[in-house]
Amino acid sequence: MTKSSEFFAEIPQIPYEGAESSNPLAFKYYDKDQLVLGKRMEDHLRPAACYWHTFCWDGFDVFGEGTFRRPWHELEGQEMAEAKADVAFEFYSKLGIPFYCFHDVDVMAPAANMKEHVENLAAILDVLERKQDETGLKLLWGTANVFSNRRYMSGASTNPDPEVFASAATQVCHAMNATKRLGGENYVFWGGREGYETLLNTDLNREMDQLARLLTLAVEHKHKIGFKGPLLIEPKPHEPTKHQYDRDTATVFAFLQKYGLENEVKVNLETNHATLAGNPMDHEIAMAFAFGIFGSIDANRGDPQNGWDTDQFWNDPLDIVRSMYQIIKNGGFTTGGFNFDAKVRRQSIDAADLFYGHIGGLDALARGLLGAAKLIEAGDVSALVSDRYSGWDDELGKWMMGAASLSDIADKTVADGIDPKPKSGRQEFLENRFGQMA
Ligand code: XUL
Ligand code: CO
Repeated sequence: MTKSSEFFAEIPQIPYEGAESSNPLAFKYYDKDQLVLGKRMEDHLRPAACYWHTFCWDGFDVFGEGTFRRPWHELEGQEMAEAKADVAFEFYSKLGIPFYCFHDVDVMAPAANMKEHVENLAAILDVLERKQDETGLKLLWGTANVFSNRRYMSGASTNPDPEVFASAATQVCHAMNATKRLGGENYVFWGGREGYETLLNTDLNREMDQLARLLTLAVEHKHKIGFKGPLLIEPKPHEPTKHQYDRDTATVFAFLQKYGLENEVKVNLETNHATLAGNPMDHEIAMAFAFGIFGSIDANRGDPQNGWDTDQFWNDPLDIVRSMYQIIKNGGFTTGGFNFDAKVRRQSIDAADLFYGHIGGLDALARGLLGAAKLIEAGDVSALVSDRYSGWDDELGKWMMGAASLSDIADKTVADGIDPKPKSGRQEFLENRFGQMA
């Protein structure tokens, strides 16, 4: 086990106690070994917690300073990085989840330049590797933060200055190597500054070519180092920039196809990003499966009154059961999982609050999984959908999808007096079925 900290001293290992439990530090629905549709709950959900919101963010917002005052935030350099790793691994272990995720800069001592960046990242890898061995924790995905440092203010790969591209490429190269070394199952790209503030100063064609170039270099590097997991783009329409090129799943797929990367790169979908793009999360999931690029999920939600990325814990039962239905119906995760890219509110300053957030988030996913499994077992929803399209399996449907020309269809329609009979779409019936399971 990892060294126990004073910070989490009051927190026990989180047990599963069932829906009737009133213990706030226990799972009510997440019972990792429970079989659902023949598979362990943990293997369906593959839950991960992130480093950045939980251990790096100090609670600052645009109007105010940090509120958390965590003990490790008082430290500096490698000492700070190691203290953070101690509490992080203790947290993940007490929560009892199998995976974690990080950006390069989350885990390492801050660096003043790229040489120091490479050295400081290397210095923490031994520590992370040892902690993974001690706890059995695994890395769901690694990534590079190429959006926070001042040098990236006008983009990383999309920057007008090639020296910035070189810096981003350096970070990506070393973050990929680190992810490989730690046995990471995926590698993520979120293009926070890969977009523009104003078209007036932007050469859009060049920027998209540059973005595709960095991705192509990363694909080549992945094969060169023998990294087996997929590369994932995380779509988000805007914030921090006014417009980001990786807007949503459909936009990302068009981009990947334009540059011949559609067989190499998949998506990491985030709930609040879907909301910002004006898409329901189940739409994003269904589209990703339709294009064959479903990878992983960052689980969170926004606030209905706020138009920005509030990264709250996902707890909307109907939204979750609808999303889970799409995931399970389409075969579930392979290398991906549910990463809690979610943070407690800045007034939630206690150690226990970090646990309440994640326990609630995981219970909500478990409940959604159980609801979706019931709908899949009952089979009435899928039977209704198949029946709706059954004409396409008959003669006329097959002929139009195959041999027929447009004029053949026109001639036959008139000759046979084809006269379609409208049928109910049954939306309320279906919404009631999902509501019943939420
Ligand atoms: C930002 C976001 C990131 C990515 C990783 O909105 O979601 O934390 O998940 O860079
Ligand atoms: Co995210």
